[in-house]
Amino acid sequence: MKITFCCTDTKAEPWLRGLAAALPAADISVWQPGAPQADYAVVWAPPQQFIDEQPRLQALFNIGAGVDALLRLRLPPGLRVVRLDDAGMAVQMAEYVSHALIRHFREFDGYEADMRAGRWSYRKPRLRQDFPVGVMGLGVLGERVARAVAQFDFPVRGWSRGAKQIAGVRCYSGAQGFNDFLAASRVLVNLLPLTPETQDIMNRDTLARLVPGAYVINVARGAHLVDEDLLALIDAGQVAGATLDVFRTEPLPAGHPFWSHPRITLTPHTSARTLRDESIAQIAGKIAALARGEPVAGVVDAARGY
Ligand code: OXD
Repeated sequence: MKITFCCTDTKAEPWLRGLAAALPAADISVWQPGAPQADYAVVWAPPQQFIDEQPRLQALFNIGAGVDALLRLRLPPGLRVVRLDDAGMAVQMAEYVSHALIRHFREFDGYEADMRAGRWSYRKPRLRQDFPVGVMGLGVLGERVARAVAQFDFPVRGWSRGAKQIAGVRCYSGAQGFNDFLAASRVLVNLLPLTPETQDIMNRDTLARLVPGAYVINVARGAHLVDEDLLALIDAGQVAGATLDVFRTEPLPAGHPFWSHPRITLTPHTSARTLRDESIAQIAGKIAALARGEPVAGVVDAARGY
């Protein structure tokens, strides 16, 4: 069995070593133009040329959570795209969102600034029931985030395309449920896949439907958010602020208003990093299962977009 590795911006050597240890019978190499045909590929942001030159591939394993960039390529019909199910990312997402939520709710940024300025002062405690958290997207990551937030006794709402049930989370679904979900949420956490339906989903109209004094946490894709609309709503006082990990253009371009906005906290697309060893174990397990003719979890439905 031949496996090819085509991941821009990723050091190949440790991946090749790990995959070779997990699949000793496989022949594994880094793709270069003109390379021999492979059966399986491990990829992140491969060029179209890679897809065009590898028509015999049976499955593409994406080493990130989101497959939107892969689905924008012209893929042969029947080529399976397989995403990482979790591989250590869900707990990182839960940490990141809990941290951003609690930092905002407990006003820790204000306390930090006060203490730095030599001011010993207290703020009035806020009530958890005034900060219902709405998680958009209830896949592996979204569900873990919703459960983590519920542990801190925040009221939690969830919204997904199809109906879901999660203990401790009031779930809404579909287009009809969306407005009710927004109206019942004050902190909006985005974990949706990026598809033509979800692009620009956080805009002036939808963000204005949140409980006033809303807070936005975007850990999915920059293209879910209309940047100017968020800025306008913050300036109008309708939205209190945001924590953003993902951006329309990454790295965030110099001079973008997010960089210096006092109510926006930024991180460089780091909310849930791909953990190499966990990912290798998962991918190797799935390659072995496919080679035995068994089904695997995480196969993307290209029509649905995730
Ligand atoms: C992603 C990732 O898909 O970082 O965004 O894994």
